[in-house]
Amino acid sequence: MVTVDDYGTYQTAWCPGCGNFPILKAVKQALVASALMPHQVLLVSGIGQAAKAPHYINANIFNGLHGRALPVATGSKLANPELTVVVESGDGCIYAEGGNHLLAAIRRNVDLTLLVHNNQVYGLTKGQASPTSEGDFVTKAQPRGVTSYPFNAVAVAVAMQAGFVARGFSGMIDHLQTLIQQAIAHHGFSLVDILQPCVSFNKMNTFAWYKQRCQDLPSDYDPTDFEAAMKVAREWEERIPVGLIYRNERTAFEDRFPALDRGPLVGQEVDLEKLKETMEEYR
Ligand SMILES: Cc1ncc(C[n+]2csc(CCOP(=O)(O)OP(=O)(O)O)c2C)c(N)n1
Ligand code: SF4
Ligand SMILES: [Mg+2]
Repeated sequence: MVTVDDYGTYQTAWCPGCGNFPILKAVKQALVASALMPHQVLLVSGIGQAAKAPHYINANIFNGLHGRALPVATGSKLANPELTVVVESGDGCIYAEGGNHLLAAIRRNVDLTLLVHNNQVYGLTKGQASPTSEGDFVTKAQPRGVTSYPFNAVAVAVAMQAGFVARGFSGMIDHLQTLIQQAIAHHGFSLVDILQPCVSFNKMNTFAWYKQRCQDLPSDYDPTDFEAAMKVAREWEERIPVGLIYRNERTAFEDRFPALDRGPLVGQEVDLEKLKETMEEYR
């Protein structure tokens, strides 16, 4: 039986008190609760503090370019659909540099789980504003505050009728673990936007700030109700609702992609002569 110890314990390069620690714990717990062995899991990330998370988990990992985790994850899942593919990324990496890939991933609906460690700042590069930073957030690079309006990925994903859209908080570990588990179990693309404090560079959206606002959705909330989900996704005042906000069962890309009819690419015989011929054509 798989245990949390199978996913290892490593020295980290995060600041003490960083919100990445509870997220790391919740991810490991969710993988164990999903009865997944490390060799069945691929963790993909880009660049950032959040993107270091896969370094601290004993599973297959691909750490690629900034903002480019989703294309790598998509290719990996299509080559070997038996893998559970989880992307761990920061708000800068996935909503700025990788923004267009996010829209494509939602539309394609490949069976991937995207966990966004959303600290509303560029942590790794020392505190510039990110797409989720709010207007009055003052940084060394934005001394008069942020001039662009914040990007609400949860609302965008709901508007695009994504298969699974959730918001979590690093201060609610068990709740977050359940969300990640549900996201992994969902067959299709799933987004979990996870609010997390950056104790070094975001002095506005602190642990106390999030704790005061984050509230679990009521037990009678219906995530299949699009209009209700749209309203909940846009709530960002005294209350920030956390939980499974929207669910929409739709066919995953893998189930309607003809090239996979013969089974996963990883298991198919390669005709080397034919491959050689094709390569010759491009010489
Ligand atoms: C193509 C490219 N552009 C910019 C950078 C610089 N860069 C590295 S990490 C980062 C932002 C990190 O912010 P986020 O994704 O929110 O992660 P965090 O560190 O906050 O967890 C930036 C701009 C880079 N490495 N590559
Ligand atoms: S800079 Fe912020 S996000 Fe990075 S490790 Fe420190 S607290 Fe965490
Ligand atoms: Mg960030």
